[in-house]
Amino acid sequence: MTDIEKYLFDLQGFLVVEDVLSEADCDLAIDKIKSRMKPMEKTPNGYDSNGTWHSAANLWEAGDPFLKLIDHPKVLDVLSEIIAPQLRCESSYSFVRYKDCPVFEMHGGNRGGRVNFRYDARNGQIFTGLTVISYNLQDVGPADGGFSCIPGSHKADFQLTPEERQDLFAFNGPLVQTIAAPRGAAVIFTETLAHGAGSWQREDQPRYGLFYKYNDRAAIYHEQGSRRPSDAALAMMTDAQKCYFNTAWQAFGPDGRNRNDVPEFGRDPSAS
Ligand SMILES: O=C(O)CCC(=O)C(=O)O
Repeated sequence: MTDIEKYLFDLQGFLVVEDVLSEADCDLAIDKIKSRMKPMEKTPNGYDSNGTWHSAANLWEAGDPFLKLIDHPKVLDVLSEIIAPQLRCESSYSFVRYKDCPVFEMHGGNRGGRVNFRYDARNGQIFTGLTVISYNLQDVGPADGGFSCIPGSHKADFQLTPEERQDLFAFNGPLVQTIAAPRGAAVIFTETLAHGAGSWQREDQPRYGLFYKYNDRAAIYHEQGSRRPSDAALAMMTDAQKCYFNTAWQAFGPDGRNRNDVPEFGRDPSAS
């Protein structure tokens, strides 16, 4: 991570890293998402989706490019600096949203949220918890809708009431910005940042959102039973990739291990 990237991440709570996925990777990801996605009845905020929201979960089951994104060097470079040297991958999923879909309401925006929703920077080191990579599989322009946030809100020390947030956190309000980024880019943001997604506005194609969530190897946010890769998916991974799905612990691990660097799931039983 360069000094400029650290400066920008600390200032904004997100960073755009371009050229992570190639054109071919984006095409392949979209094809695989299309074949796996299912319509959602309700959006995450409980709005009727009316056919405008679809989702696909556990994408590493579909092989590449989803597998190689687990430990892509360009994003690991950032994640290992802002979260911890050792990481867990909590989930990989897609939301596909069509023109005029209901918004994904803004959430986050206060750094007092303990282990998963923390943010601090001291002595040149960033400390945050649950972090999201939103991959752009298409070019996204400023008027398209999609990923939106309040830059800098990851440092907010004060809590607002839901009523106070209503106007300040509105998508057409004074603070929320839509983040434009080219196809193949990774938009990396701390969950502590106030963020959400505006209604998608393009007629010609839906937004194929692709999300990966990471945490410190010793922390956990989502229930993992339904999110851990299947044996078939684990069998396609390198040992280093399998370790991203280990249970959360820091020391005194299984088999007397003190480092969380041996796969706990999908391990070849004959390996020592
Ligand atoms: O759809 C988006 O771009 C926002 C995703 C989001 O809010 C989240 O992952 O928490």
